[in-house]
Amino acid sequence: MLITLHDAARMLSGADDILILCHRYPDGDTLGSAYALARALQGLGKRAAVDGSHEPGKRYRFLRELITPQAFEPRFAVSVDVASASLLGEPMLSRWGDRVELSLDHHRTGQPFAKCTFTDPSAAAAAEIVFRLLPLLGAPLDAGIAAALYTGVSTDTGGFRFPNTTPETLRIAAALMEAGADAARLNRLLLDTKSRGFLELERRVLGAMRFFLGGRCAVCVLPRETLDRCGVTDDEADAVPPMTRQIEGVLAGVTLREKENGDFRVSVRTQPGVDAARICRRFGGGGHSEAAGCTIHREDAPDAEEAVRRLVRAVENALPQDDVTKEERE
Ligand SMILES: [Mn+2]
Repeated sequence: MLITLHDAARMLSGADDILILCHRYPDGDTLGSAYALARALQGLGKRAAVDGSHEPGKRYRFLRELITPQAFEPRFAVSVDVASASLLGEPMLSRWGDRVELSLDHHRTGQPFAKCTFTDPSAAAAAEIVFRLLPLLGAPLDAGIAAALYTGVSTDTGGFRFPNTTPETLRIAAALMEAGADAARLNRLLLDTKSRGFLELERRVLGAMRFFLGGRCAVCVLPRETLDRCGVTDDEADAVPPMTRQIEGVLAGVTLREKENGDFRVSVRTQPGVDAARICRRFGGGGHSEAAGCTIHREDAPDAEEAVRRLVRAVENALPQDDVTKEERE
């Protein structure tokens, strides 16, 4: 059931022993939103904890210190930034998939799975929604909450550069700075720091990037062996997909990460006019119009080359029609 933000606030106000769930391969938005909400709820005298199927990356560890560890049996599960149950990942999907009371989200695609869902696709980040929720809960915005929410807003907008950034996003960021978020320090930590391992990965990625469809599609394949040898974490490797879109003439950048089980985790980044979510939906995924993801299973594509062929075909179908005919005329 779709509900209003006021309803969501009422549900949380009436609940206690609250477990906040992040999506798998957690990013700055799901983590920042979760820790901000947990800190706010603890500040209201409730017991609250954050959990997820995957460990947060190193750069997000500071968020843990914003809340007090509390042992309790959860009686109310709320997910943040999770568009579909499958995105909870395992083991959280089996444990909580059909018992989530409330979902706070900002994705346009996805399958509502919680008993009640509040979603606002105009929000650049789930953190914007948590920001708007705080006054409805009567929770004061302190410096810790502000830092966590800034983490969500800053990472989901690529440092306020992606087209999801709205005037409201910037107003919220300003309010977070006023409340004590150290924007320069957070931006450096979250967006401007890379490990030596990532530098090594970047070298290989740039050397191996390939172009299709007359340069309009860039493809990066990250084989398991490369990821393991460079020793980069999943959240560090998240910095690769945006690189594919930086090249002049590229309308869609596709990054394939080989998982331990041989499946490929695919990230698609596009220029305006090419719908990334539509490309990923063909493979059972989804996301935003300019950033989306899906998984290509080993059974469907025995090797990376087959997966690349299928993805390039999907990109081709998503290119603007006049663009395709122009190409054909040439
Ligand atoms: Mn998000």
